[in-house]
Amino acid sequence: MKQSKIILLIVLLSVMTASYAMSNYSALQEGAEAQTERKPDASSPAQYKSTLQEPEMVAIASGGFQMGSPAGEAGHKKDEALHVVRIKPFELAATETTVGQFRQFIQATGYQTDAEKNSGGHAGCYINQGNNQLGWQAGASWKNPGFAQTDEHPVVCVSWNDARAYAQWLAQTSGKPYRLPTESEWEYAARAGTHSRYSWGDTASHEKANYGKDACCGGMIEGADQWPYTSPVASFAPNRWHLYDMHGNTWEWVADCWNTTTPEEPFDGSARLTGDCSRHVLRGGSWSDIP
Ligand SMILES: [Ca+2]
Ligand SMILES: [Ca+2]
Repeated sequence: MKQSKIILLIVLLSVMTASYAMSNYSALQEGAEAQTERKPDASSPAQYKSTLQEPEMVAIASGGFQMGSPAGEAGHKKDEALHVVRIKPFELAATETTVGQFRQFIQATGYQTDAEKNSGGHAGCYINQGNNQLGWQAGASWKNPGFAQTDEHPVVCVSWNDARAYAQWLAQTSGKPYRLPTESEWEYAARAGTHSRYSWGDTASHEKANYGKDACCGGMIEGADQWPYTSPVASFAPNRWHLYDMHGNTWEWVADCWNTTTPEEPFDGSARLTGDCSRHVLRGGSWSDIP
């Protein structure tokens, strides 16, 4: 489990570094993706419904899976003890939330992000300052993260508050129950029925995802990964359940509060709403670290 993200982002040379860095900031400024769930039968009128860019959703079947990681796996932490979780069916966005989707929310509501409000005692966004060094950048926001993005890139400099606000707006506008996924739902979807460290196997690969430097060697750009920062969503093949960029590109926010211990039963796929709820959990790694 990684901390504050999700979506929106940070960069670090390693997953562990990233997770601790993020955990220190309640107003997280990472590239976040608001992955959401909805039920197919909900509908209601909404002002922006006719032009709303709803995410492409993927139906995820119910099932059980072993959450966490083996004690001997690289990067294993004490809150990742293996435990079986039962997941109810839900739908998840196929991609990270894009700049274009997020802009529609801002234009409809006039919402100001935490980065734009300099919330949490920090100015701007916690993001790459160049040379893969992370820090708070005054003036940086989803509109100006410090590197070029198109509407097809995942939105960054989005705090958990911002991600939740987007999901709530999407739900209200569409009449469908969009929300942030729970951490167990996210991990279930990221694993897509596999038991390996990554959904494609146990070895990180720039042929499979946009991430930073490998621990051993190489650079931010290798092979099919031609991006030093974010890549357009779905630039790499999806996992077996047709979900894109679950590893790398941007961290992704989930609904759960931050905890340093493995959860107690029931393992029913719900979010952990106890612990340190001034911080939330980010998953999946980003362009700047190993997924
Ligand atoms: Ca890269
Ligand atoms: Ca991602």
